Amino acid sequence: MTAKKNSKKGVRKSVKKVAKTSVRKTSKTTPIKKVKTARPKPVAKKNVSAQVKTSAPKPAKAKKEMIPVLDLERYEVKTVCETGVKDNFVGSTRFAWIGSGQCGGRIVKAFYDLGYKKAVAVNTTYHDLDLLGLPPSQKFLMDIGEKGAGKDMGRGQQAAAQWRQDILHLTRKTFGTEVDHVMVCFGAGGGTGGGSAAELVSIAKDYVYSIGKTEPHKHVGVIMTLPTNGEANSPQVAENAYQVAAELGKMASKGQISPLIIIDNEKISRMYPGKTVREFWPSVNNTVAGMFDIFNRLSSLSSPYTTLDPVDYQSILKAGGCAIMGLTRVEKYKDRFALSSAVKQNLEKTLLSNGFDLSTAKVAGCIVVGGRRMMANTPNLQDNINFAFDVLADLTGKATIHRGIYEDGREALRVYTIIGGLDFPTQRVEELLATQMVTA
Ligand SMILES: Nc1nc2c(ncn2[C@@H]2O[C@H](COP(=O)(O)OP(=O)(O)OP(=O)(O)O)[C@@H](O)[C@H]2O)c(=O)[nH]1
Ligand SMILES: [Mg+2]
Repeated sequence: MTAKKNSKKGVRKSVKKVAKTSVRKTSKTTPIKKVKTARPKPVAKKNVSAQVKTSAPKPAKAKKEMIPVLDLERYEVKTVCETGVKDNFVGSTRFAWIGSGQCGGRIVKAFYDLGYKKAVAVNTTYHDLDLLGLPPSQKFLMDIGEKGAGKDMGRGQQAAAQWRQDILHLTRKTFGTEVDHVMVCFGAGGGTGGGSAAELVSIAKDYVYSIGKTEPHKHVGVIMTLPTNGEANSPQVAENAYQVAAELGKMASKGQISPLIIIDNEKISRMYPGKTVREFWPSVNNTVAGMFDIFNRLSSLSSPYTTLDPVDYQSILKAGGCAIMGLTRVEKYKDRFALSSAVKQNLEKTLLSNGFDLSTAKVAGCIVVGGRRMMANTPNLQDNINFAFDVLADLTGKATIHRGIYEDGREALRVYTIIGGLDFPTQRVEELLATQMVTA
């Protein structure tokens, strides 16, 4: 019999028979057995009722050295460490993903394809799940007896509430314990994603708490898309989107989630004209995932110049409120004003929503990546880059700016910006309702 079994047996016995035998049994295996007084004296019969006869003798007056040694003492509490599904990306932060509805599923799939393998997709219809290229064990049907939520957010909410424990179990199994941040992804406007979003955030918080994060609200964020104006012509889509965006906006402002990243499909559809139907969503989702990944990746690398380190990056992720990201390639990097105006445009060219007030930012990261030869040979480039950082500091109302300067093999200068702790863009979300009224 193994030591473990022995110990278990010992524990069982001592639990069952603690009253009668714990002192006697343990005394067999420990030095204390030699202390004669270890065996409790029988209680005088005249004071004992029938019921008391079978209960424990009072150990209260036992001397210190007589405290029995239980097998349990030999156990050591080991930190539970489960790997879950193995990731395959380079980055400073270990993300896990929960996607709900068709949009959420496709976004997490884009991250999965970049190597973020800790991704699960949930839906109320197996049709969407079947089309999603994730392993079957990472897809979950929230079966509510209907094929989908049909844009009814009540059904999406009900589905997640009904399957809460199973989803929590799936996250634990898939993600393991080695995770820093969970992102819940969905499209505002539909029934499944929008309806289940708040419940899934709560499940994600339970999950991160279960792996030892004492401040779950700092480890659970959301990626939410807003519908195009065309989609928002439908009153139900507009109303759904408004409702769920307002709800998550409140959660972000109160610091109950961090960060809230808003992808504005209307803005993107204008930036990507001429795409075929088949190309459209994958190219949007891959761009979003790629940009998100860049910051995680760069913050894990060291630089001979200035490093934006994992702590800097995570301070942006944990700043509460909304976050936006942008990327610009700068052609005229020798001109300091061209570089700084690129930083400004960068924020406009962001795939994300308009309507953010940059002066409400709490913390930002700006990373400049240039080619090796350019970094070695361009006079004043350091000054130009510093000037661009200063411009960003001004634009963001003196938010803390974490800076990074990196080099690679591409002879092009690129500026990546991430801004966190922003106020919710209330006006943009109210426009959704206005769109519907104007076109009705
Ligand atoms: N960025 C992006 N947005 C998407 C994608 N698919 C859908 N959306 C957006 O998400 C919104 C919600 O659509 P779905 O995700 O299909 O809705 P659902 O959550 O499945 O809800 P029901 O179908 O009503 O159960 C749409 O109005 C689109 O604006 C996608 O792949 N990428
Ligand atoms: Mg759907």
